[in-house]
Amino acid sequence: MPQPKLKLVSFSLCPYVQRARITLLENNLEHEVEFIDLDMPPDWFFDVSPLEKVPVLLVDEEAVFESMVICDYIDEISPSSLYPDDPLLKAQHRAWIALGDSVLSMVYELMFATEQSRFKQAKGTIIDRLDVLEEELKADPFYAGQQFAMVDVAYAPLFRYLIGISSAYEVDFFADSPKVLAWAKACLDYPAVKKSVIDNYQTEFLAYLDRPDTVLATLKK
Ligand SMILES: N[C@@H](CCC(=O)N[C@@H](CS)C(=O)NCC(=O)O)C(=O)O
Repeated sequence: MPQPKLKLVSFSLCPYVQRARITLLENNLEHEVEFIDLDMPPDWFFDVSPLEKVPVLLVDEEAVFESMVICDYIDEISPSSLYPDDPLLKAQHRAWIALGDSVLSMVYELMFATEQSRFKQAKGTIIDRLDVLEEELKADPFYAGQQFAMVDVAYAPLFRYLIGISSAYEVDFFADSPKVLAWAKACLDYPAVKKSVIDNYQTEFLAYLDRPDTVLATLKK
């Protein structure tokens, strides 16, 4: 079957978009990327994105939304899978991906919190969940060992956010989770992960974070 025409509707800093891009790149699937302005999306965006969020994958004329649904679709049309074959292991990978989603939501809380209590709560939850992951990790360099898997795809953009924040602000997420930090670094070093963002990503990310009224702003290095 010929490969369908794939277009990923994106926002340059979106970690969820990165998941889809990494999966496309890892599988060498030809695709186009269209960046939109989330503050002023084009009219057609509302027709393809019922939740009004990116990523959306346009497959020929059809639309698929939600990052992990998109990743799973890409996985299914690719010759090899980024999931383990065993159904229980596969379910467990997906379960840990769900934990990663919960951390990502907390990172948004932390980045834009304007009250100390909210900031502290978000930071505490992120660190607690990284501690849980520290206990869970049994392999290296990636979650399941040598093989880069969908669970690594799903966590890599989260790790990019956490490490990006720590590089510019006095916030250390990984003090008690050295194995997770090593996993994070291995993911960020992986070719498809490196290629999944724009060239000036870090500069744009730091500009995006730079909001004077946030708690984070008071922690600038
Ligand atoms: N659960 C969604 C989350 C996607 C998401 O939150 N995307 C953000 C950009 S990073 C977005 O489009 N926000 C626009 C809005 O909320 O108005 C997924 O996994 O795809």
